Amino acid sequence: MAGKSQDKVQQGYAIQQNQILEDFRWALTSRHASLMGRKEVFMGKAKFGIFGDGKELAQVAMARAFQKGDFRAGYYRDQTFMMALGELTVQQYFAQLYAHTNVEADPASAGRLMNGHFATRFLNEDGSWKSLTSQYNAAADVSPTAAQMPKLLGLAFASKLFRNNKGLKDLTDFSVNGNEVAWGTIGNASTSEGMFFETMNAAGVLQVPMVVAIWDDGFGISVPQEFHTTKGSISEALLGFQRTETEKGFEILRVKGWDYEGLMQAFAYAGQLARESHVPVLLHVEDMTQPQGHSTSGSHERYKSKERLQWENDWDCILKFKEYIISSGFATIDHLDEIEAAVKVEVKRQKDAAWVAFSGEIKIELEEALTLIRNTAEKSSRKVLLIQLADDLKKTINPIRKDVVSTVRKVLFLIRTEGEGIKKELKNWYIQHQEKNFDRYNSHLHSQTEHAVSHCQVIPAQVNESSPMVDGREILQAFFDYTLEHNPRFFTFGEDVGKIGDVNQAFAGLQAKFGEWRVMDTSIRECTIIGQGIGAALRGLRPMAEIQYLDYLLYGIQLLSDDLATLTYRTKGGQKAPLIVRTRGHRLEGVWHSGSPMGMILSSLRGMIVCVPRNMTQAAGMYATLLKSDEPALVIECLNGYRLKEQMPQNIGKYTVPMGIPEILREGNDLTVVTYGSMCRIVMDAAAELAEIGLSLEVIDVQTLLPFDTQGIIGTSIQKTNRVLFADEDVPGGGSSFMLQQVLDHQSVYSYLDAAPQTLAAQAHRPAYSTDGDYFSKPSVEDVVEKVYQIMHESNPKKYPAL
Ligand SMILES: Cc1ncc(C[n+]2csc(CCOP(=O)(O)OP(=O)(O)O)c2C)c(N)n1
Repeated sequence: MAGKSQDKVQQGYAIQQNQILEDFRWALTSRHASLMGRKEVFMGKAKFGIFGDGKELAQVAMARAFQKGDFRAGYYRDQTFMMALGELTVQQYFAQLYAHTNVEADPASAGRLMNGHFATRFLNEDGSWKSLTSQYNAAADVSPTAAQMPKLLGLAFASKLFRNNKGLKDLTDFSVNGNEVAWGTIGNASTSEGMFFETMNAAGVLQVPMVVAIWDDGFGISVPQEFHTTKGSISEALLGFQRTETEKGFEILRVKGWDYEGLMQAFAYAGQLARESHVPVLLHVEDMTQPQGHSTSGSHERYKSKERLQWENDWDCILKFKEYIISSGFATIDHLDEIEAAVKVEVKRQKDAAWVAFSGEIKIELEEALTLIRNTAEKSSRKVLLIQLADDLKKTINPIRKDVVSTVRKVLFLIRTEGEGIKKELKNWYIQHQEKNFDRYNSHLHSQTEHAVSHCQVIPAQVNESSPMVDGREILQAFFDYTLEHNPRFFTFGEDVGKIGDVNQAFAGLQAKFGEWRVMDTSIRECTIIGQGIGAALRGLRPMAEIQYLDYLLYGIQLLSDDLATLTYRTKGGQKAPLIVRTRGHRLEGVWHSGSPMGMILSSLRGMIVCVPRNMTQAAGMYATLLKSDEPALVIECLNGYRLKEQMPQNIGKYTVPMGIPEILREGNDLTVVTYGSMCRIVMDAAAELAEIGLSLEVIDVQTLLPFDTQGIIGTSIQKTNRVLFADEDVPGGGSSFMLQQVLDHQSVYSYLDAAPQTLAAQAHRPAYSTDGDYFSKPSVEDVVEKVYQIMHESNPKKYPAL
């Protein structure tokens, strides 16, 4: 007996010793990667570096508690965690530092993101989901501080849904009974952001399995803690969030960043609590250091006192870990030194391999270009200049792709007047490389899979004389009813969406019918409503996040812009979050309920689909299309359209509306008016009035602004009418100017125009209250009539005398 139990203890001890030395190896590997990374930047081999030194020990502990199926949403300090998990090799780490554009070299971002931005690949090459429960998952990082938090909420919330919504129980590639924990990391200073607080409150309300680890090194770049956080401690400041025996809330833990045992226990406990009981945990890791300062952009000696710098040396977590290992008898100093020497060699080997792979690709391109330029020079009248350019290129130290391509372009410009025979080879090389470089630097703004909206089959709405006239909102209600019935992954949430079925009642009665896990209310928190949707969509669900009014999209636009709209691009197709954001806008009452800030949206949401349905029949068809696709979208319904009568299509839920295909609402010959949304009715009314004086307008509803008229329907119309007006309710220079730019740049209409193309927009200020406020703020029927008439007057003043 004694022998057996001794074995057990020894076995346990042996496992623990192995584990400790493995953790030591990871911590050191990461540290040496940081130290060498900084040198690479200073040697000019990389542009910028931000490293995880000083945060290693906590991250090996977090990796130990992290399980397959779990998700991380963190920030640029998490390299040790990723390495210890086996999701980041040192070579990949350096590939990202150098900006290697190959997905295999840098699986997180294919060189698109600066170093320290981590992600695992959730998707196969064809865009289909991998089994997320069979792998470790890291949601793709973003740089804005705390912007990882809202989606962390969504990742955790998805576990809640998977556990409680029985319709999802078969989706075992995405969840096993909601047992997955979402682990967040954030710097102490970044906890000052609104996003952090909004996320924490929502997680406390929702009771989701979320563990937030705060890496506290006492500074936010140069600014010390006392300027960031009440009481100088985020866990202290948040004590009111602590759960009690009678109240739900957070579990709040504090641990030191150099205390290996404390960290292991804290992370294990946090993970277990969150996983089993869906209790959110705040894990405040204090006493962390930053041996090399914040990033390669500056040195911390400028702002840290001598005493602080000395303290950071003395309390370095790796030093303390060494002391702990030795004093506990797990290894001798010599053994640890041996490990360190081996780690150094291995980190250097992988760093060098990353450099060879990165620079090797460019060297090949450079050599090809040099040969072609020299060959071209032999035949060219600009020989001397060309040889000079080639020689200069050859001399470049650490050449990058830009050096090669810009030289080639200069050469092509110099020889522009020479014969095709002379130019051909170099030109072909350039064209081929333009394609390759497009793929390297510009691809995947949108889905490149068969589920892209552009591939969605068009199924027309079926309406006939017997189709009943109903309120617009009833069409949406019928659509959502059908979709909730047929698509178990679909759910919706937002302010007042649950019990009353949204403020315009498109979900009326649907919570009662389908339950609170399908149609749900949230607190007032637009930013984390978006984050909740992003996180859930990242986990294979089909969320519809509702923003009550378009004007309040501003609270969520940062996240939409920085995270959702860039997701497919910044992971080069490695992740997707096909979230649908539903909102309503354009026209109702006053400054904050009538907005139509389309310019803002169009500039900041490239990468998303932006739908502007003129009525609810079109909106329902657009939702159907989006739910078949894998692209994220914003749909802006017309605020004043819910009570207008429309015919109920017989195939509600099934018909689709194609994206990027405008619809001609009225045919005409004199002038094309391009518009969308609520303005369609105003323009149609104006067209009817103008018809009475013999003016024939062609009215086009663009239907979606992103993508925009992919078939050149507007250009074809202008070829016929030779005049065009772009009208909307945004401020001047906003959505109307975007439409004008799209048509001028992409549809070669200039030679067909008999009059200058014009825009008609709202006033530059926000719309004033009440009907008169609306009339004098937004374009009216009279405004459209007069604007069109003025264009006609300029074309033919005799026939159309000045008003
Ligand atoms: C929204 C936003 N504001 C400012 C910055 C610039 N910035 C980058 S890191 C940083 C300090 C963050 O400090 P902390 O959260 O403590 O994390 P640490 O870098 O110390 O790990 C700042 C101000 C940013 N990236 N995003």
